[in-house]
Amino acid sequence: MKFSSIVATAVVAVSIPVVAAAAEWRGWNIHVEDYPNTVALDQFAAELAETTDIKLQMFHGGVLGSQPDAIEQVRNGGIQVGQFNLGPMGPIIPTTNVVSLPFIFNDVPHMFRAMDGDVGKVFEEAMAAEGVVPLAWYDSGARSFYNSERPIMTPSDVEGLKVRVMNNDLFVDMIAQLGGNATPMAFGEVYQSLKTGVIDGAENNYPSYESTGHFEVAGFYSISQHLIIPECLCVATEAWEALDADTQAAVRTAAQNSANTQRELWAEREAASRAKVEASGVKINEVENKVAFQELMAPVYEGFIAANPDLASVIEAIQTTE
Ligand code: GTR
Repeated sequence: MKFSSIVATAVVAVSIPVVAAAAEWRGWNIHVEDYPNTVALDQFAAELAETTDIKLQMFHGGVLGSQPDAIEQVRNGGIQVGQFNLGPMGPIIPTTNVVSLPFIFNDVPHMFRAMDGDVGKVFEEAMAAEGVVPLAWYDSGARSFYNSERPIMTPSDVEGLKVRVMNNDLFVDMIAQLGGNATPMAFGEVYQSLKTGVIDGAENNYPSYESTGHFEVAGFYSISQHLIIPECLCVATEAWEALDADTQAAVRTAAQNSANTQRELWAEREAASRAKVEASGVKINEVENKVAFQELMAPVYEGFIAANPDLASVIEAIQTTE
């Protein structure tokens, strides 16, 4: 026997495992334990454990870093699963900015019809090409303004307010059109910044306004619903491509089941969060005239289309989705 075949035999003998090694995945989530997304992600991990060899360990509460950091970690292999809002994804994957345009969706059902249909595929492809495969869309309701100073009735009520936004220039532009001063900031820093007066307000849906305690330090919530941004359950492209077709199908099924659970729990939580903040004394109002806010966003759209002419058709595809 030649030396090379002895070595080859020895290597084969020690390296073929009895069963295929299970993939060890780490998952990022920004929300607290009882949040709909958290419950739905734990369900996802449990289903993967049952139907695949993937061991997904979820890290909740943003302990693996801020959302912009986590998106990068998914792209460079440090994390395999991320539950992301598409808002902070825009600076990294420009196509996703379309869903961060103010008032792009009429309401949440319109958003899901678009994302679950053909338009959603445009985002899926753009994201997968940049290292993040979205497997299912989660509900994030509509975002409205809240602050510690006054109810916002008209756009002029935003004038001079220091408003925290997610990390994306589109949101800075949006606040500027209303005469406010936007501060991009990580989600985890908002509570303290509101409390110490570094910012006057922010904007979010009821569940996030409530679960973070922001309602305790910013007691005016004004229903403007200026942003309806989908969220995704995402897997790193590298981890995804390492799976065989059967496993990919099982992971997709688990992701869709997780999204179904999330959407159901979301509806309940929105109502519960609203009731809780109201009971604690938060003043909730509808803005007087939503169209006045919408009209002021025309320059945001014009600037965006001028900088991204190829995305005009995606905007139109959403606007013409029934
Ligand atoms: C929440 C969203 C988070 C995060 C947060 C924020 O509604 O679920 O992913 O984007 O808003 O404002 O940063």
